[in-house]
Amino acid sequence: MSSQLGTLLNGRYRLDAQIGTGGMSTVYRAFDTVLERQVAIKLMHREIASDSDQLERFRREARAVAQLNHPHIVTVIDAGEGAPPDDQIGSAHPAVSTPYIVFEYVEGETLKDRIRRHGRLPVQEAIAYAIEIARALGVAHDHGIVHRDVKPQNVLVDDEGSAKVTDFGIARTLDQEGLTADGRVLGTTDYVSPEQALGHPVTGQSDLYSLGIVLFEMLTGDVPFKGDNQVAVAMKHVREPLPDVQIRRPEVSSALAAVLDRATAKDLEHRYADDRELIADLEDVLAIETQRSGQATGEATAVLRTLPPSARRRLPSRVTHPLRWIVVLVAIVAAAVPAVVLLAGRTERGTRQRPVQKAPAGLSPVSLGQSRAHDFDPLGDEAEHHRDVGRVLDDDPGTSWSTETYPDGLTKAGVGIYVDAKPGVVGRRLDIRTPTTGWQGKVYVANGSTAPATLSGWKDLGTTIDATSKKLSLQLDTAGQRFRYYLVWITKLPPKGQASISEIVLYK
Ligand code: 3AM
Repeated sequence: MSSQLGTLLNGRYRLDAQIGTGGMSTVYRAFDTVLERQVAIKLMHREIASDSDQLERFRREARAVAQLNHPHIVTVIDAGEGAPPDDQIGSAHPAVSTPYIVFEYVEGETLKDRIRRHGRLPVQEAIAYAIEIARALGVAHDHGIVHRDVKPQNVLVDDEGSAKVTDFGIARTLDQEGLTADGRVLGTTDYVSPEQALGHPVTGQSDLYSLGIVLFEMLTGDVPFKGDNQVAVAMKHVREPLPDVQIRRPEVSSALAAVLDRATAKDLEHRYADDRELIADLEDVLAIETQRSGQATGEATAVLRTLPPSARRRLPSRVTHPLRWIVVLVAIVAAAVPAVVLLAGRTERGTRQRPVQKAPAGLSPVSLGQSRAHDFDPLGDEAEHHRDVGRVLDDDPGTSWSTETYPDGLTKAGVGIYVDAKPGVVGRRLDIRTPTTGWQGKVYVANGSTAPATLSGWKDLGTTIDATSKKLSLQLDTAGQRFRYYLVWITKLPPKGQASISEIVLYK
């Protein structure tokens, strides 16, 4: 392979040095003789090049990734298929040309190298990288591209200390196959999300999980799960709770630990729903850590938005979901090892909400983590201050969720917010704390694996809400039936056109 060095790829790119190699491709430092600048070229191995399906997917992904233009994403400059400069491909597959991608050349090192060199990174530096990576992922997700292989080996840190994510989508093409013809595992499973490990659908949330694991490694200097082989590690991602980061790195704040827990929740419902939520919390903990380190500059005064004041931590509640080849293995072990089942049945270690008013004997507040509140705007843009919903369950009357502002009053039947009392409870009372009196509404309930998208799927409990005071206690009558979702449906707004709710407590 070294015989290729110094030769021209496609008559244009001079391959100067081999800087990395993987199972599927080799990365070269190269010189673009047309534009006279240094570039990085990823040249696919011939196994890929000879598989037409793979080739097509690779081309498609390269095109998609080329659309991404972001300071924290390594820019794709060009892609093509070229006759390799020597007989690397020639002898066995004479007709095959090799696909390649040309990237901007990033002077620096991979995040993995950096962690290897330094061990654990300064806490603020780790958070800052996580924010940059999350921003890059957010842009990709907005374009419908899931990275699928977020790992520090795929993050380059340039000379200025800025993180740049690479191998977008391309990773997908490669790792989807997961195996070489002789059955060797190609990729690492050190960062694999549980759903990926089980062969379930992979979404942007899977990237967030992997990013959470990268953050864990940056903070502790090591990956959380180790095993004799890749399958064993993947199964730990499925079954084992994340080791406590504060035990391995005591100076990490509970707030940061909670963000980490939520990013790496095994259950998708408890994991950050999207990049924005994660970034908002990371920015807040960066401010907190900056303050803690005594470097406060005055700007670092942010409070956690979606985390409670005590920044209580949650354990992953339910195991949900690698690579296709692991599916069968995991299925077999899941049947044989009760631990999977045990984990599956564990409920969230949520914290009880403080009663808005003293609860009568016999009633107990339903424990709801903050991710259990959702906005409901089926007749509008389907979003109603979506980011703030957790505030109604944060046990802090000083923070609230609000409807959008409707200066002319509600121009639709209603908007609302609901809580998810999974798996379902016989709700007996609903307490609401509201800073804005003068609104009215009703309580609806529903069941199902997802909340109904339109009001017609909900049941009117016959409980009317008239917010004449700031503390409301509503008796519920479900006729002994369990319901999973409890909706506060606001039908009339206060004169200023906006209703706010600071706490919702459901009693059973
Ligand atoms: O094996 P090391 O860590 O020395 O930095 C990347 C890594 O180097 C480098 O190729 C190796 C395998 O990923 N690399 C990847 N993309 C690059 C780029 N766009 C790059 N180096 C510079 N610019």
